[in-house]
Amino acid sequence: MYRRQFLKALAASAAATYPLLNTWPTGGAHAAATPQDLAIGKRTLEVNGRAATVFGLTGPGGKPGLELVADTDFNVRLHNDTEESTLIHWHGLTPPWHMDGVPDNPAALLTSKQNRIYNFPVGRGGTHWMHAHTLQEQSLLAAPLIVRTAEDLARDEQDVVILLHDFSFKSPEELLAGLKSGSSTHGEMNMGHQGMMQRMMPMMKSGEMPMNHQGMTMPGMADMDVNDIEYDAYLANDRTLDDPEVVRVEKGGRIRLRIINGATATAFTIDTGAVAGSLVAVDGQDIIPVAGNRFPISMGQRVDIRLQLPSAQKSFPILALREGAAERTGIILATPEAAVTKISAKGSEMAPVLDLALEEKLRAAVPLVGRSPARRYGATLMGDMVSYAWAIETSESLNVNRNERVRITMRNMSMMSHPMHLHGHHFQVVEINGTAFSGAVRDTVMLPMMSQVVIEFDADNTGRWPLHCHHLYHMAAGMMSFVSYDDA
Ligand SMILES: [Cu+2]
Repeated sequence: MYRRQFLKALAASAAATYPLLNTWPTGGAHAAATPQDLAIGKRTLEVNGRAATVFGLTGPGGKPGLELVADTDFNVRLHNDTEESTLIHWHGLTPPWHMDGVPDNPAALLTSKQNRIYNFPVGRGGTHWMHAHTLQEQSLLAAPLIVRTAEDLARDEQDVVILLHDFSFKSPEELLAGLKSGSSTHGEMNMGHQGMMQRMMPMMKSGEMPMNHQGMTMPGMADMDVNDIEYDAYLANDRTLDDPEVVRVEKGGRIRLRIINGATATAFTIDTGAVAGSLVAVDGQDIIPVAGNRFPISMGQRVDIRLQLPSAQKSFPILALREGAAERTGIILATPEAAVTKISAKGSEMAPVLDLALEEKLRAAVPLVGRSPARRYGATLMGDMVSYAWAIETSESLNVNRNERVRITMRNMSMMSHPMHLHGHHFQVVEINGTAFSGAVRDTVMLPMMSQVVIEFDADNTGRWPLHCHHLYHMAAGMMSFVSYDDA
């Protein structure tokens, strides 16, 4: 949708939904306003020429997910129109704990045909998303949750939202069982990895491993399999590159890509090709812009990339390259008369394995206010592909008091990457591999194997909040812990 059309639609829906916006008292009276409907349903997609039944999340106007305005209320009636129990987590928002959407923490699953109202301040703008915090996430139970500010709406810029997925015709239960039994979908390369794992485990346990990734380069490392699962397809807005979404753009126009990695077990590198991009936000939080045309995005993360298109009739593929592999997905931006040439779903070279080179360059536009942490915790990420048991080990439980600054040093002592997500808060990355800096404010940070990342946040949202790996199968196999408020 072009920005001006979007503005009109948004103004109409805002007027319908918030007729008394300026006259509301604060607090519980908000529940009286008419909530927007969001329905969990089933739908059929065609993937690689084959029908697939997947979940869908349909918001106002029949569109996937929600589009909201910053500093208004998130006021939504969530319907479960399926036969299965489920629940939705609002990834990137900071709701009260009971509305966070992790089953039984503390709210129960939404049973078939049940509905539930969610009402809380939506907060600042940003590219966020929503997804089931269950294995149903693999069956595409996810959608965009875009919060736009007044500045966003005033900008002459076309918004293009891209939700990435990894897709399998196997059920998530089957995929998880395969990973746990070791008889899964791994390629042969992984056998070498397993052998190497066994050689390295004693070193890892004795703490002799170097803590920076440069020191980790050793013979055979390049052969390591970075992906747990060989998927049947990689999707951008539900489509493969065999039949991609084509978004019409103005010649010489300005674009804001809002890209969400909703894949459960696949990281990507976004490739803007011939058009230079400017990374302006990560996980919905503004950063000092960074120019480039390749940007890593791990599971759960979001990147906002601004593009200034050249003044030519042309098409501009925006690709997502599967980490350490040749597969890719994406969409095509095309000016009105531009021909769209087909792009193969498999590239000619391997895409990069994600590292922290870009993360180290990111600087928050609005960093945390300088303050000394009242609590300092360590969390060690453990596990291996052979046993497929994953864990977050802490010497003491992660307890916090309201209004404290909290510092968590995360150490990845495993041979895989883990995108670590904290619910209910936005944290700042303040140190990577021993180097302190005023990094990005975000909600999900990726730790490559044998790396160390320090985050800080202010404890301003009472609850028992999950801190977990956003690789769905690592989480399902134990990579989950909690930050608990003393008053929760
Ligand atoms: Cu993980």
